[in-house]
Amino acid sequence: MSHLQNFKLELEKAGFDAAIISEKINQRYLSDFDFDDGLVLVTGGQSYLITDFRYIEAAHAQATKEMEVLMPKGGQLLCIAGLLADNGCKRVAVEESGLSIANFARYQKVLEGYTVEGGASAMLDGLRLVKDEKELATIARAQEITDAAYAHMLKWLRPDVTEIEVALEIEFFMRNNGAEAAAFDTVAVSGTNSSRPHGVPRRCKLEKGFLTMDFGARVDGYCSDMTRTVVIGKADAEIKHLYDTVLTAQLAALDALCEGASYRELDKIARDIIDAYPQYKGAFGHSLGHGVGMLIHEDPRVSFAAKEGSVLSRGHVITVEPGIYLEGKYGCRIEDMVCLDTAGKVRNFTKSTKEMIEIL
Ligand SMILES: [Mn+2]
Repeated sequence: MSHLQNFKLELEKAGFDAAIISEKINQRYLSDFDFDDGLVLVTGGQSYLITDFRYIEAAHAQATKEMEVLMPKGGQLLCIAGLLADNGCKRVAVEESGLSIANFARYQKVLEGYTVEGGASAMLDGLRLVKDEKELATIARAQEITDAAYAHMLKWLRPDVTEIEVALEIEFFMRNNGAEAAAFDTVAVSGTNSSRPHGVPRRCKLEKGFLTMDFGARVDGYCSDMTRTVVIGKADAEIKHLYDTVLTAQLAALDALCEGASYRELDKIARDIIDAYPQYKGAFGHSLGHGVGMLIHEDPRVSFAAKEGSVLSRGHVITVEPGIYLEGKYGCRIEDMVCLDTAGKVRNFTKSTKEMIEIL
């Protein structure tokens, strides 16, 4: 079944006649078409992609044939009001997580006489949480490009480049090798900057110590996410110990992955290994991981704060990324992206080496 067909079933179950989709990610998920400034209307019968002249030619070529492509002369919302009437719809779902308060007020005004309610975000988040094999294959392609970028960086890296040059080189390589974009702003942080998990690359030469690179590619709308940490200069005993501890925690969590593994428990496995050392206690300040899909951070939470009973299930794609961050000193993180495939088998998309590499 297509994404659109699945969504129609969810709408029907929840008692909605239609949904207006205004979030770009969800529009692409349902229509296979990437565009800005338009709307998607899903009804129990016909569904519509409403756009303007800038996108119309591409929309006819690329959008799913399950949708009618329209380019209204008047307002898009007025067009929707007419289509709702044509299709005999009364109760309409909108995206409670993405629609602004101002737009919601506008919808209510233009769509007077219809019941307009939130609910579409939760339904679509739930559908996007469970990836099919085609989506898993796309994510695997995104990660292949990301792995290739790391292999490239290991040849390219020198101690006398800047953090921003490292980030740009990674992004250039990924786009040049098949990524439609970087999945998020690349993190390349060295020395004292590496104690900031999402630090911003600076325009200064790499500091000695750790260099953490957190990056991903977007391919056909789907993201990859990985982190590798290398050492600039020679690693001392303390650096080696910290790196080994992060790696041991990561491998232990990866080892514990299986169908039904609790997200809270996975987090605890990695955290206990790190917290066992007094000098690292509390220094793993974020969650073990997160879901990845069309958004770089989406459900499920792989965390001490995950919902009770939230477990690794078929079609989930998650990251496993423990780290240790010593404020004012340095930090290190190692991240892989894994899934439980539709047959219930754990797959690690990330093939890059985790050996501690010194850049001399
Ligand atoms: Mn991540």
